[in-house]
Amino acid sequence: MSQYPINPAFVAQGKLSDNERLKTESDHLRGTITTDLQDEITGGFNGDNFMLIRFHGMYQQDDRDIRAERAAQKLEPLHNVMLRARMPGGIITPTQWLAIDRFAAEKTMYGSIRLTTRQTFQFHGVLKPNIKPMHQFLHEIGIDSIATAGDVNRNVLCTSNPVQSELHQQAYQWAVKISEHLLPKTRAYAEIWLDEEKVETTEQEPILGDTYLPRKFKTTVVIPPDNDIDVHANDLNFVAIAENGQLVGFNVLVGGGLAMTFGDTSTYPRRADELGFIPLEHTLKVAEHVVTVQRDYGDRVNRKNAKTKYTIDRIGLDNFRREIEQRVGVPFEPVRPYTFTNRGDRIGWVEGIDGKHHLTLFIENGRVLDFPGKPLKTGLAEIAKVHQGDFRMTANQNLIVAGVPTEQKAQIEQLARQHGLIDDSHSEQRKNSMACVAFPTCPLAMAEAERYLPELVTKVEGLLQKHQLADEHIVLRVTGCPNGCGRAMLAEAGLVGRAPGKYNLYLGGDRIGSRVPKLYLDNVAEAEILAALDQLIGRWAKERLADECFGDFVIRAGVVAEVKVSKTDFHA
Ligand code: SRM
Ligand code: SF4
Repeated sequence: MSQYPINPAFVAQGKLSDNERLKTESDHLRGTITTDLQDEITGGFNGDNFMLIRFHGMYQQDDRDIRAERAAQKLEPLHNVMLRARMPGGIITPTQWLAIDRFAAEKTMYGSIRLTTRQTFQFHGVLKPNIKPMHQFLHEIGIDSIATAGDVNRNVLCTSNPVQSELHQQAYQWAVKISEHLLPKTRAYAEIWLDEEKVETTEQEPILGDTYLPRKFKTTVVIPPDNDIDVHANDLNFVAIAENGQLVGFNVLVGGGLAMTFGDTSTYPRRADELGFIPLEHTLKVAEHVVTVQRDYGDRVNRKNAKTKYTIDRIGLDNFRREIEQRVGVPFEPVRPYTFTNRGDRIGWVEGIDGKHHLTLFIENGRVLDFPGKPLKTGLAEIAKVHQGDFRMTANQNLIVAGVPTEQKAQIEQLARQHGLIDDSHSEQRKNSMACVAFPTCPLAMAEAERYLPELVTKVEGLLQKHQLADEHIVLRVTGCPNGCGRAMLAEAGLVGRAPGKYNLYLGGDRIGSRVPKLYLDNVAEAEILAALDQLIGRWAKERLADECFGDFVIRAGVVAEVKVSKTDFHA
């Protein structure tokens, strides 16, 4: 019996989802993964283990480009896993980078490192015999993949650009502490992947609960005015409040999330709400109890309505806040003033207040690989060999070479240019566009995203040029399905995949990520999308107010209605 029984109201309402059964029966996430690992007949994992490996940071996948061909040959799909590392705040040392660079080259099917929209990296295409060695090698270099997937608190994000050096350092340390505080306490990862001995304990999960959370849970620490981590995509956000450059506490925002299911109006993207301000000393307690309230009140019957955003809409923000206050033992203070003014990465060099230099490299789609004429992966490895600071992955899939002393700037810049990591021909439009992975590895993809984005951007660049707006940009994002991993549901123009070559077009997000866009075109092909953008960019060029971004324009001009409260007007 769990120490924290599932809210009886939900048990009474219906059958718990099968995920609840498998978590309950998993022996704290162990399942029979070890047995499956030894099974050489299949490259995959069986039964519950297929889901349980997610809590260890892996997804079973197969290459969808070759699925039909293998089926025709009566072969099982080429099962492999994608691994997602835990990397709070996205910071990785050059030594660690060189090690993952080598692993990707030698042991993965695609040879790439994929930077994600949540400030970490993924290896795609790891075959079964390489899985355990991979975890052991990561452990040796101080990296793990615990809780980067599954119904737990995921990788904790932190504003990536360290310009405000000291404040960033403090915020980053909180991101690490929150990540560690909310980790599962089970020793399953250590036993299965690192061969650590099973210790006889009455293992408990005091925060997550023995059946873990109802659904995935996402947390950030953000330093205004940057909203680079997109607070409104996250369940829990700590907005740094500083006095005289020192962190004094956080405004707490809860209930953001972007996924929806086509045809199911009970699902919708939702902005996060403000709970209030807390002084620093309550940070971990508040993080813990936002999680425990969601743990106890989240819907465990219907996974589609299980995230925090739905819990808040169902029980009410005030009740949600009150329950947290009771558990923490202190009330929230009124929200302190803060403003977000941007969320893109500042591509190029910036100087921090400590005099160190930081070079943000634009990595299209976050795919680190040697492309013809652009050996990006080799270039980053060459930089890692000489770099004395660290690397920071951003939530926009880019990479910062951080902490470069003045005397080394020229050398780093030269290496970056030599390897195509700095490309002055990249337009503002390209630098502000993003896509999720989608085909061929994502099993849920309905349409292309990463592989389509570069050519789509070229076409949108053409439209901007045609209307004399070549220096302008639209925050453009593509996701291969309505799960929204590329955060199209916070874009000025978001494409959401419906079928191969077909997308929904959503318009009306803003530059700072505070507005959910609204459906403009349903299930259309590229020609219709470009025709619509051509016409609207033309109008934007002529009718816009000074400094009016595209998303604001389409709302003011009445092209789409503003989404104010997603629950009521997103589908209206
Ligand atoms: Fe995601 C599932 C990739 C960020 C919402 N996401 C997946 C899976 C694992 C598909 C699956 O379940 O089998 C995708 C693997 C594709 C592949 O081959 O790599 C996948 N998600 C990604 C990444 C790699 C996209 C990228 O191009 O960078 C991002 C990895 C983040 C990380 O490092 O942890 C990624 N996913 C997001 C985001 C954006 C964010 O968090 O800022 C979202 C929307 C925000 C949100 O959660 O509301 C997102 N992913 C989802 C969902 C929908 C969840 C829901 O609320 O219903 C799924 C499907 C699910 O969980 O059932 C999903
Ligand atoms: Fe896959 Fe859909 Fe996420 Fe894209 S948005 S990575 S297609 S789950």
